[in-house]
Amino acid sequence: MKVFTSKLCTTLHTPEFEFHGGAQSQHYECPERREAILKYLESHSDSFEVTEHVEDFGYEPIKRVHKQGFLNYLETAYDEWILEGGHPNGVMPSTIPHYRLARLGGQTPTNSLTNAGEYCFDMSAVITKDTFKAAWNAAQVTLTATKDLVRVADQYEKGLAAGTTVSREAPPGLYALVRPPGHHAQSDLCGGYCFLNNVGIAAQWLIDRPELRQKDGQPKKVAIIDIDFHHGNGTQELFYKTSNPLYASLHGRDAYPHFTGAATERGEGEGLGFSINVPLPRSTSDDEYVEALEKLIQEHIIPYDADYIIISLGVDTFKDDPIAGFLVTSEAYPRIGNAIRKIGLPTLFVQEGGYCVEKLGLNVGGILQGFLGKVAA
Ligand code: Q9C
Ligand code: ZN
Repeated sequence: MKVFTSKLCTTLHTPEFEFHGGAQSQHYECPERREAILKYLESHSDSFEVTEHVEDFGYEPIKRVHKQGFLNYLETAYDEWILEGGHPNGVMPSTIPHYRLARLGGQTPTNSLTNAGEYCFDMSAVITKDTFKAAWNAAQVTLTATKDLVRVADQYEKGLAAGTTVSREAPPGLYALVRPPGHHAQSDLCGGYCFLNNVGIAAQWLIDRPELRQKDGQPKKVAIIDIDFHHGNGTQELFYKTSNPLYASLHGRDAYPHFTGAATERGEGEGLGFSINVPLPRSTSDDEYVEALEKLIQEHIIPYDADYIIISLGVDTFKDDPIAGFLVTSEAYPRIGNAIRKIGLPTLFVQEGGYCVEKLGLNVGGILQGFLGKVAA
């Protein structure tokens, strides 16, 4: 499996701290996460081929899902913050305009602190000096992988048509090892360690490609499966009113981001039925998780008849995750990968969460190996 990544995913975005339960803590979305995953992949070179080749797709694909004012904010926030005397750790909102705050004078943001309230929904997406560059880089790495997905999918189709070389049982897969993650980032809101929605940008890019139009002129169909422990409020918001891509998420019930991801959120208008939310209790075991995923695949993913699958790959479902987690053990991850393999479609895995650095390589690697059919399921 080809792995797309960049050293910049380690170096550019390194906030010192965040807050948990009101207390200052280490920043769990740390650069060591990428190093741990990379170490696993490099020690399994029979399965993985890592490339640092990154193409620049420019601003256009990012602007397809994010608003200009928000992008300007991400790009300039840190410098303004420092000029205005903010802490060098990075930009964090303090007053967020709650929907019941009586803004009777209609005041709008005027400086970096009020902008942070406008464009950030919590205190975990700390903007440092190079955070915009880091998020930009993560998006470009993801797009580079997405472009390659088109190529391998094409080969796969040709192979299937020719009848011999490939089979539906071994679909092609690619992995974008990026940080910062993306699935909490909405069109004009950062939060939950996320700034630009890598998966959303990739999905929209696939849908936008004119050369990928089918014979009937319709765009290719993309199904996003979000297996991060947390609900991907960002990805859901981007696509809530459209039938393409489909967004489906398994996530912890009554967990961060707390106010989104109810089973009753099903999409709106043309998008009705194309957002699927499956909240699960924290007590969810390996068997229960794999069963829920297989049910989701049978009931929603297979009938959708997508051309491409994009996985928001979080392993913060792990039982020993320091900030999240079901009762899921490392044994489950190859089974999860295998369930995704059985969909039989070209698949792009994009890294989201997972904070137990010690087991991160094993757990992410388990999913990818399971997808490759290399680990007994
Ligand atoms: N007590 C991802 O896994 N934690 N994001 C806030 C408040 C933020 C998780 C803590 C967790 C974000 C991509
Ligand atoms: Zn998460």
